[in-house]
Amino acid sequence: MHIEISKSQTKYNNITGEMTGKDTTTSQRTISDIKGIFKDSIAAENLDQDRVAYKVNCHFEEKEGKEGGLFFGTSYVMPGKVGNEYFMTKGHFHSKKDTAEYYWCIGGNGCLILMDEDGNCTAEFMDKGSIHYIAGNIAHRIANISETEELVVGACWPSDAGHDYESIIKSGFTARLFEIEGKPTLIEEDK
Ligand code: S6P
Ligand code: ZN
Repeated sequence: MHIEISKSQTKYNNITGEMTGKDTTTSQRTISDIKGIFKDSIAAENLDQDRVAYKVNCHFEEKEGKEGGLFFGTSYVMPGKVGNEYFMTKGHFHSKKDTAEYYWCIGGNGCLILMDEDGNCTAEFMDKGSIHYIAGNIAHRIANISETEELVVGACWPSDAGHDYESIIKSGFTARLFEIEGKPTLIEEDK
């Protein structure tokens, strides 16, 4: 038997959503990494290819694929547009399809873009404090709709969910979020 009081070796900053310490990692995607996801490929080529579009800070205490575990992360999507399309994450289904995820908005303004397996596409506005439940079998990505502020989004998902980026690379989402007449507008993608 082992009995002990210990202190967490990981810290969470309540204001910025950032996690530091044990089992934390940060990765980033530049325009060069994600340019293929945007509609206007010429506008994407014309941006600084090293510009960071988003960062993801995670606490991974379990191994990827561990059944019954959880992962926790904070995504930071920078303000910016490619043509009229807002900076956004690559987006994915989970590889283990029927696994859900929670998102919540820590700061900024954005949209959560959701697509089911039949291609029905919807979006939810995100602002500080909004909570978003993403059911299983739903592809998800976030877009920053602010001109100046980072979009900061917390997430918690099963450690065996995995990421299926391939389906999105192959077929994309069926709708895209553009700024039209100053407003975020979800437009059906040409077939
Ligand atoms: C993981 C969760 C988020 C995203 C992050 C980046 O299941 O949904 O942590 O990984 O927002 O998006 P993406 O599409 O590049 O993984
Ligand atoms: Zn996910």
